[in-house]
Amino acid sequence: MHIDLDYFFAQVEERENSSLKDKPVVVCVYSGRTEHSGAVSTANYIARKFGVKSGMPIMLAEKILSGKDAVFLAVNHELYDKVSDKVMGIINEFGDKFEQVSVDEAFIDVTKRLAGDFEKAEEFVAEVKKTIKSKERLTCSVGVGPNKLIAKMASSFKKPDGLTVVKPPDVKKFLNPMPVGKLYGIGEKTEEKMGKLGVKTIEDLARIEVSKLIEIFGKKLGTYFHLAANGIDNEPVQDRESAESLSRIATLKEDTRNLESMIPVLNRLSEEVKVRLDMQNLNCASVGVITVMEDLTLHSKSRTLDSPTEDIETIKSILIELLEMLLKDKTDLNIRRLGVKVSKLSEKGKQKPINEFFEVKS
Ligand code: TTP
Ligand code: MG
Ligand code: MG
Repeated sequence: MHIDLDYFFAQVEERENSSLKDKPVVVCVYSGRTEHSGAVSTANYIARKFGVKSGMPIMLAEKILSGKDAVFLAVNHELYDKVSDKVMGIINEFGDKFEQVSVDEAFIDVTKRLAGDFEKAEEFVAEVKKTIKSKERLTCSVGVGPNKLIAKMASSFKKPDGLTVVKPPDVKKFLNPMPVGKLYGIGEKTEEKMGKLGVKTIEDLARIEVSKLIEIFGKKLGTYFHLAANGIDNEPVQDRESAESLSRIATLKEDTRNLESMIPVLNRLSEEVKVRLDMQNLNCASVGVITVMEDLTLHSKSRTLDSPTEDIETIKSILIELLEMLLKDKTDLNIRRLGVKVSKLSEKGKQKPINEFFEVKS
């Protein structure tokens, strides 16, 4: 089962402020260059009806929505992270296994709970949705399928507040007619390239020899496209929040370059990350510091360790060093947000790095 919250940042804003209801709401990342410069993070479905989309320049969204009583808000990540944690906690309770893949989406493995019976899915999903709605006052869209790939594609099939169940015998019927760009992992450029090869639908892709795909796209991607187009995916739901990295970010009380004042924040974030590593019995072989400067540019520095660690003191001292180096590199700007990220995660005892088929998009 894949669960994705509807118009997440904007829905949280609506929840916090009832006067936004029934108006177009656009959540923006303002770059600060001019009063109106920056990009749309997300928009509610009323704004989307007029053509507003994630990634669009704010000025264009303003033009499209002029005279429509639209509300433009700046992103409030701290709030969304808090709400996300609560929702993820609820979703976790419903799964045999739980894997968060981005701020607003997660997979749960419900095979055991439903005894492998797809007929039970609808009622079960209704219960999940009802719980998220009553506890967090948010709607989501859900996809259920025989594997992660199909569940993920099913959850975006019907939105908002959607439910799509794809039973194993219906996988091909579900995939075949879709434009190939809808296949998870295929972006605009790949879709274009496929179009030139005469591949328009997922069915077209499924019919191409895997050897030909490997020739064109390389072994890893070619194999993936072949399997995915045929609805095959054997990646287990990984019982951890993020298979690739864990991170925590906070907004500083005031923009600063003062290392001393940032050390307590760095320590707190390290401890939060450490709790999550422990919860999932993981250690990390890479530690990094992330900063968002006052001009909203993002900078980071990381270090790969000789051997994986879970030692909080080691992590803390590396982070302080990295932040010091970062401050030396970027001498002109104050830091606005400070983050900690650990990656190259492996299960304690099993020193194999965890690779994930799915890349986190948002
Ligand atoms: P999505 O789940 O992709 O989008 P959404 O929840 O806004 O809308 P939908 O109903 O289609 O699921 O992304 C989750 C959040 O991530 C989104 O609310 C804002 C943020 N985001 C960006 O900041 N920029 C982007 O380009 C995208 C796609 C998302
Ligand atoms: Mg979403
Ligand atoms: Mg999402």
